[in-house]
Amino acid sequence: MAKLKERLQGIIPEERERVRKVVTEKGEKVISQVTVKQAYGGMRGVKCLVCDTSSLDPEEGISFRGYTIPQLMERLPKAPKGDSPLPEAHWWLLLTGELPTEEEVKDFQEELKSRMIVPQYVFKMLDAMPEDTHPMTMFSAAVLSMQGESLFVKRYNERMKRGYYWEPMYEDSLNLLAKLPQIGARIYRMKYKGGSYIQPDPDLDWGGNFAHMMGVEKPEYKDLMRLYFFLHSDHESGNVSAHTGHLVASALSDVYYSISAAINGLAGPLHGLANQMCLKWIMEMMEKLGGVPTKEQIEKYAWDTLNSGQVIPGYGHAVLRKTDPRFVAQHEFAMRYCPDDPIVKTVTNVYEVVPAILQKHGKAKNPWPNVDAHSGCLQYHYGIREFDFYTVFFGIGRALGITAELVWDRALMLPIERPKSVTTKWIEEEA
Ligand code: CMX
Repeated sequence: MAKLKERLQGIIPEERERVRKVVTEKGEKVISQVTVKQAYGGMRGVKCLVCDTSSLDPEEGISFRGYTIPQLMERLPKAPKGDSPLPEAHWWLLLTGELPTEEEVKDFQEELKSRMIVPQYVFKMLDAMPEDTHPMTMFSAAVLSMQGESLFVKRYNERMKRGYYWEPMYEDSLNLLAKLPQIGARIYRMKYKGGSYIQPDPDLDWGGNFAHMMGVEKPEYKDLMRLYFFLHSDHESGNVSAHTGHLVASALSDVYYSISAAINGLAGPLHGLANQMCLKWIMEMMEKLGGVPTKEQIEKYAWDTLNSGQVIPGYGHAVLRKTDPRFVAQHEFAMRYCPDDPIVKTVTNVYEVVPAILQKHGKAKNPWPNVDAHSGCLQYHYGIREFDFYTVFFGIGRALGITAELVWDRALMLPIERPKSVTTKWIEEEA
């Protein structure tokens, strides 16, 4: 048996016992109260989900299984000659809470490679879609089209016992993750490169292979994609994509239904689509002003955006109250490889100007940049200039976090999610 699955088999009984004890001893403790404002206001701050893969501190940002981004940049295994953590090593950490050894990562990479072949019907279906279909629609449909491959469904229909649900969920997750780089790159080359596809290189890692199949051969682009997938993987479980994945799977829907639904949520402009919106905003400003704008020009442009009732994409967050460390990690990459790129310079200048404007504007609780404020300019620098595609990158990365959570949802045998709703009349009369 593969080492990761074997490791999980060892951990799951202990975790089940830990959670059983917590629920027995603390089951009646109150951890959150809900106000009327929260019920109408997107449930902001209501503590009603449990997520062990990552945790989001408003001031410190994300930590994955207790490790910060800089810690994992140091400690997770890397590709030969690479500086970014390997996303597949990160999936191991998300699942087990343990940093894998080089040897364990190699074993896991072999597992992924053995499952990477995408069924031809997926490509046929993508080919049949209208030419102007958004890449996120294609991505979601591609994932959903493979639903018939689900081992979970097969085993469920064979009356598998609940205690074993996690195993086919793990297998389905691995089968799906292994194929995502090829599906993503296929959509890109189909839509924007006239269907000239690049075959996967069996000697490359998961993220490096994706970079290769996209057709960008600069060696550091492989490292950029490893970094990108690592950074976008998980942001605890209340965000729209992760919560959607968890909710759909709670009905015992399989990983294909669940990840396809999560991708649909990620495709909204207030969530993952903000990365394409943000670069569009920057480029329109540069086009209008004829090059790298001055700080005064950025200030005016930002006020015009706000005064026309639009949000400044890439800024603000529902939980964070400081600069997103995922923004910082991408900025460090940019300062290392492309500090003189005019778009990178503009992104940096926007960072120096916009927070003060948002503070003055007085609406956004968090005036600082989030992950989406930086990712687009790096892709643009390396020649991926089709903004519409940017959220697919996010989706491939986010699938790492959601699938890790789903395996644990099944391992802990969590029930179907079903909060209670009330009517406005009830609130008027009873609250
Ligand atoms: N520009 C202008 N106004 C903003 C703003 C921004 N960047 N961020 C928040 N606001 C406004 C909100 O629209 C809201 O206005 P109303 O009261 O008129 O509705 C007000 O400030 C309060 O919002 P908030 O409590 O600070 O933020 P929310 O938790 O409601 O929303 C988010 C969070 C991310 C949706 C919001 O900050 C936003 O729209 N940002 C721009 C889009 C973006 O970058 N999204 C990506 C987030 C990361 C991700 O998920 O990928």
